[in-house]
Amino acid sequence: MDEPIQVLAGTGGVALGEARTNHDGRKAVLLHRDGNPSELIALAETMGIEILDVQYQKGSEDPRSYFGKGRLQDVADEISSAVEGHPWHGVDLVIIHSNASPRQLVNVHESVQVEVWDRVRLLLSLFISHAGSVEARTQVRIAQLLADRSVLRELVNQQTTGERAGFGGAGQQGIRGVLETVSRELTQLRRKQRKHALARSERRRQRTRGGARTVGLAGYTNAGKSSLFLALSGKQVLVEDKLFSTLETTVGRMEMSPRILLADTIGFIDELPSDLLDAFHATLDESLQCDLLLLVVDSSDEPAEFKRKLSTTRREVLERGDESGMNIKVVLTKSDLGGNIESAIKTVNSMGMTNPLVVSSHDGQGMDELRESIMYSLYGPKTTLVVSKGDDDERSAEAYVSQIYDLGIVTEKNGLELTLWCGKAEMMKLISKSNGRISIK
Ligand SMILES: Nc1nc2c(ncn2[C@@H]2O[C@H](COP(=O)(O)OP(=O)(O)OP(=O)(O)O)[C@@H](O)[C@H]2O)c(=O)[nH]1
Ligand SMILES: [Mg+2]
Repeated sequence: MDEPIQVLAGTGGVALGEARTNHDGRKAVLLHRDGNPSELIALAETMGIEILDVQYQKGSEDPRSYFGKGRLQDVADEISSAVEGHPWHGVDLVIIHSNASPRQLVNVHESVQVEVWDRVRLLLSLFISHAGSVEARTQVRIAQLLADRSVLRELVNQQTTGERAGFGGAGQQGIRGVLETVSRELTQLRRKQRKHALARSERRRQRTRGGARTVGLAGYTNAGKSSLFLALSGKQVLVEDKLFSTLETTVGRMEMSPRILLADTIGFIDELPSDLLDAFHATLDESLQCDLLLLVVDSSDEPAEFKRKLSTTRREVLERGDESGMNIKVVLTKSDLGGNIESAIKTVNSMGMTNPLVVSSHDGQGMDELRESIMYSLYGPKTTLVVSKGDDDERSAEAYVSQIYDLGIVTEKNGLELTLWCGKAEMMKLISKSNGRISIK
């Protein structure tokens, strides 16, 4: 390619070398048609982007350019003439409040002449800036390249059909070259991703080999998953009042029992394109393939928001797993914030799910009940085992007692009588190997 292609709508990494990852301090204008823009504004703010203005146009999207031609031209004029002192001064980004088509992205960019993002590109940029591990970066890069490829294809398409003569000095051949590079990089990244996924499943196999049970956490972004994980495991994870603080799965052991593993993971959000979430499937699976899944929902949200976020979470989880085999429990977090718990419980019930647990990771409210409920879900009711004294020359009773401690979580001990949560199969195995010294009360 002789000349570099100028900034394409969201093709950052493809045409311009490394994409910029820090967007702190940028100023943007949001184009909005339907839905509530507050979540997108919060996403932008999470990245330090200031939305200076929300431009609204009534009616349905223009399939060519999202806004109608005239209105878009007004926005473009305003941006180009925003001298110092103008409220739009410094705007170098236009954000479209929807998952725009490649055609819309390309056309809006052509008109406004600054970088253009839609919801997908905003999420991608956020993910890129939060991706800490090599695996997370690989996953985000795949998603980004897939999004870029769709824009590049649109450019080629527009040139082929004669809608466009050339683009930024690069002809069709130039773009085709970029497309080939993208495809090659995608192949390499996917190979890398498969390796990561394999390593992940091997680690999971090793962890659960000794009969450990896993509890996954799933929920809308910012619901309080990492805080709950920290409260239950004591293991430090990133907790922030930001959307998508967590991008990778962290596994930790529950404080009261090293045999129970907890998995904190990436959150969900509405209308996340499946390409994007699919890039994270290995990460998500680690949390979703579990013996018990806790659906974490923020009880301090307004009832309508609460319902929306719970539906999204439930849908994503069910789409990704085998519903019949899933053991799911809803946990309402942030109970200390005084949300409408009653209405939240009704909403949970109205979706056909049993009564949720109500907890606060901050003041500990409901945490004992949650721990109890986790145990019950994993192990069923508690069992009381009795160790007989035996004759003097036999193995000491204490040796059996210590084996029982290894078996599960002992909650009560009265001499040689122990009450505990434990896996029934493992328990029967221990009893059968005890020469009649251990029995169920
Ligand atoms: N008052 C109160 N705030 C909470 C509670 N749990 C979490 N928070 C706050 O909610 C915000 C988000 O918490 P996180 O634990 O990071 O949420 P998350 O679901 O892991 O979020 P992502 O990883 O970004 O998807 C943070 O500011 C927490 O301090 C709670 O029980 N009470
Ligand atoms: Mg988190």
